[in-house]
Amino acid sequence: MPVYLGLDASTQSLTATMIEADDERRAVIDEWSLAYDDQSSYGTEHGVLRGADPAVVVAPPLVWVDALESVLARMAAAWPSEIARLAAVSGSAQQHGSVYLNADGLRRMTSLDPAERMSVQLASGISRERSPVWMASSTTEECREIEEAVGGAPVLAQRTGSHAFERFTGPQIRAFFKRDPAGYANTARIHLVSSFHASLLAGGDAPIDHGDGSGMNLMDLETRSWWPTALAATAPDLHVRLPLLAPSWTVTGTLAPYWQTRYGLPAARVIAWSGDNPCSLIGSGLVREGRLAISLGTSDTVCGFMRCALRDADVGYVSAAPTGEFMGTTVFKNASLARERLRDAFGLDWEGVSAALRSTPPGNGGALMLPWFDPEITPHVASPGVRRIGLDANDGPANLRALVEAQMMAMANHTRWMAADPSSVVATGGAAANREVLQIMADVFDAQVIRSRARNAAALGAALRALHADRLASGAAIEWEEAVSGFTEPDPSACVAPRPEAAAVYRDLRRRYADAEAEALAG
Ligand code: XUL
Repeated sequence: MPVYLGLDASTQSLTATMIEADDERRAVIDEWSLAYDDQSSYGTEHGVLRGADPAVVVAPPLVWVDALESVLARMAAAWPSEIARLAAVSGSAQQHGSVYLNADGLRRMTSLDPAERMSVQLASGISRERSPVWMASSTTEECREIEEAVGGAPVLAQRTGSHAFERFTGPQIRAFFKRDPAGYANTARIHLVSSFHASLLAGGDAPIDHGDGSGMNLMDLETRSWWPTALAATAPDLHVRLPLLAPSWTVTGTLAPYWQTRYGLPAARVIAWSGDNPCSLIGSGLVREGRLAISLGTSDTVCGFMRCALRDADVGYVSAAPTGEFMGTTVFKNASLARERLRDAFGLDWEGVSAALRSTPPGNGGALMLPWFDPEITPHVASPGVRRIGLDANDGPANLRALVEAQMMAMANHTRWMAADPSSVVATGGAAANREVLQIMADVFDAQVIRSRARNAAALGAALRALHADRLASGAAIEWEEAVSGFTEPDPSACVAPRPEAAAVYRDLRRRYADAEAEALAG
């Protein structure tokens, strides 16, 4: 039976999900994760490097190269007979982050020597030592410059799916060109984190898929090609530095001789990688219009499948979905790191957090928190700072409830533009394991919450994309519903229903929260 591998290169770790699937049987074989911080020589904390300026968040790209090698070596050693049946591999990556290669790096990537570790061979091929990642927000000036040059923010949103966002790749490329023109001149190729990983697997120069390409402010969403006006507004001669764009189901090659010789991996198909949110959509089974998917991770994200591309003038963005249609995404930066920060500040473990949530009432007696520990994406907050309204900063349980309620209310308030039916929500990500968090989600959204069966919906989504693309390339195409079936059906024992009295409390509190947000932003 064929085996498929999905890899998720997220902010903090690389996860591998291996599945087997044919017409009769579908099963997850193994799921395994490696935290980037465990490769201590890179000095990352939570997968990133930060300085004094909270707006600058970067990662050394070689940490991802080493993690990929370690995870594949481990999978090959642990599952030799399954790996021998590997038909296709695909991946999911943190969105918007970019990797810059000089001409030598581009050449080396296509001729990797199996005798030497990959990161050693690529070290001198990187032209921007630190890759900006999605948490970076230092490019407000570049956003305005790009919007102005293309004829305004609404024009950019109409063509690319979103107005300029600080974390998007176009503004990050423009900042590099302005601040380090020699480094930019020395750059032969700019990959996304996703297409960089696919290139390493195939030993080639993989395309950027339409899903992750939508998060750059550079791709025309309708024609799915680079939009020359946006390229010109971003940096000179950008078109020669970008890889091709391609549908998410594109076969970009087979596993490179490097992997075959060094680890005995087969010549499995390498399918284009995509962003983590597009992959989570598939891993949550959202292959048709309907539910919302909420991922509670390093970022909290709300995604909805769309048949036509609805635009949002404010906080959300629309992109190509891996199925070829569209999806909406709204992202919140003060997510798991904010939850961990408060948990640690009050000296609790996760059980303690659950107890705190159980011991406090829905609505928290009216106490509110605006949880902007870091600059926030939704709503746009450049200068961080936590605001408490009627909330004692020393009251641990009340602060934990205020944080989770704020996160859920912000999600509910800022995602109405997707016009998805929020009567049921699929929840994924680490914090989705917490029943009390899911209860608050159900009450705030007044919706049935279904916990995803996948431990990592993005990695599972990547494996399912590999399955779907492999069948297509083999001349035995399957519908998306069939591709995800047996993996993404809700687990009835993990459904949380809204409680009418609590939902009524939040109907009112959501309005107060929106007012508090507006007031803080105006101030
Ligand atoms: C999406 C976004 C984040 C990252 C996290 O726009 O910025 O969700 O993809 O990995």
